[in-house]
Amino acid sequence: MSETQVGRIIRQISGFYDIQTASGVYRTRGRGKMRQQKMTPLVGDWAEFIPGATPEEGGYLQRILSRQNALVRPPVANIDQAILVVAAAEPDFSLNLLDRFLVYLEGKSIHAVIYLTKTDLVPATRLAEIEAALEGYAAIGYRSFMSTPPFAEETLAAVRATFVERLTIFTGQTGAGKSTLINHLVPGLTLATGEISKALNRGRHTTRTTELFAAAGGLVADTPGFSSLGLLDVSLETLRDRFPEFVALASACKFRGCQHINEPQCAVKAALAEGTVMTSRYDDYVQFHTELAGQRPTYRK
Ligand SMILES: Nc1nc2c(ncn2[C@@H]2O[C@H](COP(=O)(O)OP(=O)(O)O)[C@@H](O)[C@H]2O)c(=O)[nH]1
Ligand SMILES: [Mg+2]
Ligand SMILES: [Zn+2]
Repeated sequence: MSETQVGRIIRQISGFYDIQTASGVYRTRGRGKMRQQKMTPLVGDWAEFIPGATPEEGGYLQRILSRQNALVRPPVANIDQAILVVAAAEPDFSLNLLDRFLVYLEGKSIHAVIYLTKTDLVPATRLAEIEAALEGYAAIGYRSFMSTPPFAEETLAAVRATFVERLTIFTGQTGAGKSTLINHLVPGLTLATGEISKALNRGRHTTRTTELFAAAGGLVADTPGFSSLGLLDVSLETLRDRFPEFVALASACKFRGCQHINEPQCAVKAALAEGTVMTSRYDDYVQFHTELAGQRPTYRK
């Protein structure tokens, strides 16, 4: 039997895990020994496996190496970056939904960048409004990309430059244009989009898997997206830490545990009054806070 090798799981198909190494892709199957690890292998995982003599002979998956992070939706591990795809219209542009996604990603320590799609579907005045809002996000640290007309080569090149040596996931609402964007970013790729993807996915949600594609020196993953994002997956106590601009100000609040809501001499509320914290961000924070406070506490082991 050959020596153990380490590679990255790029695909999962009915019990098999395709592992990418410098010498090729090995189709491996899980071993009893691996199941003792009580970790479900995910796409993006680094794994130890016993290879066959050639990639065609496959091999046996032995062990999953420790993870930097992992998401349940989508099921991907070791994510370096998320491209949050938001549409200018169809579905409606929503700052509230944008903030929900950002809170979710912050909670997993995944750096987010924003890509605005469907710039051709709104009048110039509306687009200018959206652009102004996105400039506010850039000031917080969330870079954004967009172009008119959509998919200008210069913008696509700038996005590709962020892929190098990273695992990038594309996330956002269903219909926002994730698959269409990836097809533009990765020459040769033809992911199903729009009505076609709807038809393909009907009735087979359980078998749908995530796959990693090589792109501009890195890996990218398309995801089915969310129709709504109820989950913030964050505790009431740590919600404020998911707003980077609040974190930057918190040491100037009078109270150490300041939640930036009812406390006096709060630096976040002062910045809000001055206009350096976005009103929409603060309002969403208060809304999420209220939402989380109304939920029954969940006790995690
Ligand atoms: N007009 C316009 N339509 C777009 C744009 N991007 C995507 N679409 C359309 O939006 C629909 C949903 O796109 P899709 O990529 O499947 O969205 P996903 O669910 O996020 O993967 C498809 O019909 C696309 O052709 C765009 O920039 N402009
Ligand atoms: Mg899609
Ligand atoms: Zn405060």
